[in-house]
Amino acid sequence: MDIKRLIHSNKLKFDKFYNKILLEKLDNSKLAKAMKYSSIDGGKRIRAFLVSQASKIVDLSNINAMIIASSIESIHSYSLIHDDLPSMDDDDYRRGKPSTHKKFDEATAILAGDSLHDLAFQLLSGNLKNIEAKKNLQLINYLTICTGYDGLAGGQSLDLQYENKKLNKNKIIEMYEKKTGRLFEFSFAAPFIVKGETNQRIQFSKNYGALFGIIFQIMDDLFDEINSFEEIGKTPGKDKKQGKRTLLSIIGEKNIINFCNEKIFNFIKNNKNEFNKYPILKELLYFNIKRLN
Ligand code: GRG
Repeated sequence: MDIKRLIHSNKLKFDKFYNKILLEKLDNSKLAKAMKYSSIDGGKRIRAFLVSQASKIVDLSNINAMIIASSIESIHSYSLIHDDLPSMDDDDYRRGKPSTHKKFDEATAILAGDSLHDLAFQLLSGNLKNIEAKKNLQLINYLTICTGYDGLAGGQSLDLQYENKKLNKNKIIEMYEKKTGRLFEFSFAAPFIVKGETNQRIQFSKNYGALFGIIFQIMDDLFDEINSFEEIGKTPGKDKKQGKRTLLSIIGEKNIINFCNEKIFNFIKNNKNEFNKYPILKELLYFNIKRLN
């Protein structure tokens, strides 16, 4: 199966849907322009792809899958805008073009990030079809957990605190689980929650998404070190310069690949039923190690 092609074709469908929402909802104010600049056609849309794969498994409608993915990609763009700010990871480039605070200004970038965050909750709270209010609330509550102090924001805080510190592997993995893993966890689990799957299956979907996210971050760190600006769309080699603590910096390239392979192997072994039924899930996990950016 050509996973790269599947991801790209999903990105084209998703971008069409998401761009329409943004263009309909946003005017031509400075803030709206900054929001569109940072999110329209943005990035690989891997999180949207995870939503689509989970939605296929549980037979969630295309419209609900697209709304969930739009909400997640809004949060993701928000996190990237804030991540690039001088007070955070301080990068002048993102997705191959000047980062939002460089293209506009810092205040506008902060507000564009905030507004994309709010847009995510606006989308998720008023647009899902055929969903009970209680379940919708449960979903929104779960997204707040994945983005807040126990998720993205908490992970980002650890990432900043850990710069130049001596740390063990577990601390780094905990930081990855929050900073990157939780939004992937939400991406894969949200369709299972909306469709009212069993607690056991919902737990599987959360674990799958979280594992995918941790591996995604481990590889992202490697690409920062070995890939070019053209490949990653932002300044390469910054982690080392900024004293970022990554799994790569602690155990080296060969060991991070072994670490990922071992994690995948054990997870598949413990969840044979799901993997036997949906072979693409295995391929996706291994694709994550082999992808180039
Ligand atoms: C509370 C939402 C929120 C954010 C504030 C700034 C911040 C706290 C969190 C940042 C977390 C962060 C930047 C994690 C990195 C995750 C990551 C691997 C980003 C790159 O994702 P890709 O490769 O990017 O999917 P594209 O551009 O393809 O979408």
